[in-house]
Amino acid sequence: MSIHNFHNLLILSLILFLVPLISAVGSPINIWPKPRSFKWTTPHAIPLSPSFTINSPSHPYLSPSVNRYLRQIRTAQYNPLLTPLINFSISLPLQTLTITVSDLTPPLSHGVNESYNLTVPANSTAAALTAATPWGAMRGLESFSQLVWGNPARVATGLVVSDWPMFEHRGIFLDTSRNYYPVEDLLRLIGAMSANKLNVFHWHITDSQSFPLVLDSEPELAGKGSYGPEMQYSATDVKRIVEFGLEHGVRIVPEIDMPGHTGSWAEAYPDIVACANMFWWPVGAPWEDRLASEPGTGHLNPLIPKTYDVVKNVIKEATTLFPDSFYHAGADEIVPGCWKADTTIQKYLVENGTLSQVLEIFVNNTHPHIVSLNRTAVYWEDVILDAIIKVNPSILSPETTIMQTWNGGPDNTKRLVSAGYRTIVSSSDYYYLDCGHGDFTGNNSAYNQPPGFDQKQGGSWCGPFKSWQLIYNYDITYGLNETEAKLVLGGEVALWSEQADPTVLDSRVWPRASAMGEVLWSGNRDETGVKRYGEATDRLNEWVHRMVSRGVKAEPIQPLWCVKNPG
Ligand code: CP6
Repeated sequence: MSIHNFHNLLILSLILFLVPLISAVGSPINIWPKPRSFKWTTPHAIPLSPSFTINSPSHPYLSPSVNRYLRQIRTAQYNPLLTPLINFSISLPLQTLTITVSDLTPPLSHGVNESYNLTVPANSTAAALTAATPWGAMRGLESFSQLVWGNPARVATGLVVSDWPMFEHRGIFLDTSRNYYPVEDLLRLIGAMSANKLNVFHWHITDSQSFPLVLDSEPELAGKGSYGPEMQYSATDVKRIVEFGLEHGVRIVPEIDMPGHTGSWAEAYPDIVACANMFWWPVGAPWEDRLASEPGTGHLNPLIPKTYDVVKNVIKEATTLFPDSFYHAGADEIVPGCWKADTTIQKYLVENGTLSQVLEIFVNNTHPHIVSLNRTAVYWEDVILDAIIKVNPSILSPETTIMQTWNGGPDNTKRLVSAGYRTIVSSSDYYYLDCGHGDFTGNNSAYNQPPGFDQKQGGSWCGPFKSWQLIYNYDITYGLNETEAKLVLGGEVALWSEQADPTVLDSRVWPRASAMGEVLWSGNRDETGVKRYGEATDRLNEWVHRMVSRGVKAEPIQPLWCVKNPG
């Protein structure tokens, strides 16, 4: 026996001896969101080579994504809460992941093919990822990265993943007007979205409280209407955010809310804003008499030609800054009292016009402009469903218009899709992440109200807190027939920022947005059709831990004790 053979024999006996010893106790492998199909062939964990590489076609956005995943996979040293329940073999390490993309040309857009197949064969040093588009390849890279753990790194092998999304639109909504978020915080949010296979960042940039978007064509809007020069988004900032989104497979859909929620515009243009900066109403005023939904009054005046000079500049420049084909046109919460407080509008009403006609004038002067810029307009459902001020749906064609729900749970979704509109679901009963933090408008000295809690006037206006389980349980096509359900594009969890800012961003969003992310990607039921809470809880614990290890301060869903003693 040569020295060489003896050496091999030694290694072989070591392997035979060690394998049963390292037989793991713990959890099965975790991927969040759960893939549509995950099949073990021969489950094994093997070492990940320190020189592991990813072969990939060159692409302006996939290539940076590959570099990022490569760095992350090589350096993560993720220490799981529970060791994955698969045997570890001291075998040759995994050396390569080879990506094949059938078509590199599709841009990141609504409905782009995000499917991928991932094969990590047993007894092989090579894994394979195939995808229809670069965007699907990014989803597959994320799944692959979640198969890696430990220091030194090991990777799960002997598996085949076949995966594609259930809903095309899987979003997070964030309001950057009530409180400002630095660009770095938005980038961290977009990065975490991508890890959760969420693909739309709906950016509610402006509202009555501040106008942080710097526009060349209308410099005064941010110049006077932002919280200050250090609380603005420049064109360079926006470009960075849009590019970062592309490198992460996340579309950026801008919303410049109008004609309501525009008090901040009055700093630059007091003449085009009705009821701007008016004093707050008495406690308990009914909705019809209010000047705004919350302190900070002001609605654009649709009856003044100058309004459209400004509005058209804003919309035009927003569509140059944001390349996505969706443009969110707002139109939520138009409050009768505000328009009724304006003299030009009063005159119109006296001449037998209605508030709904005032809104119709606004929509007729803006919707065609949005469409002419090659955009699909997204509107809050209020524009056709509001009890008092709404337009005739015939002026908003379902071809050019998408509706977004927020009131009324499944009923409103049904009303919108049965009217033929593609619909994005953001029901406040399920998807409002800001809820459960008490009242900020109500009975406190800041708004000249008596201190203390008045039972009749109410306190918390947005509650209760929406738990991850409530979000996970929600079926956004509940009660719809097949034709209606097809019009539901997906959903968005929403973080309004009256009581949120960067200090709480991560924990208020994660992991509750992960819960929606999984349901919109692969549903909330197991193979037998039963909702998978228990299994999801175990997997979500691990996912929270992995997000935290990647620098996203997701909040825990259970005591560590429960994690260590599952079932
Ligand atoms: N701001 C704007 C808000 C809300 C909406 N629009 C809102 C309303 C009710 C709840 C939470 C948020 N703060 N512009 C409604 C779409 Cl519960």
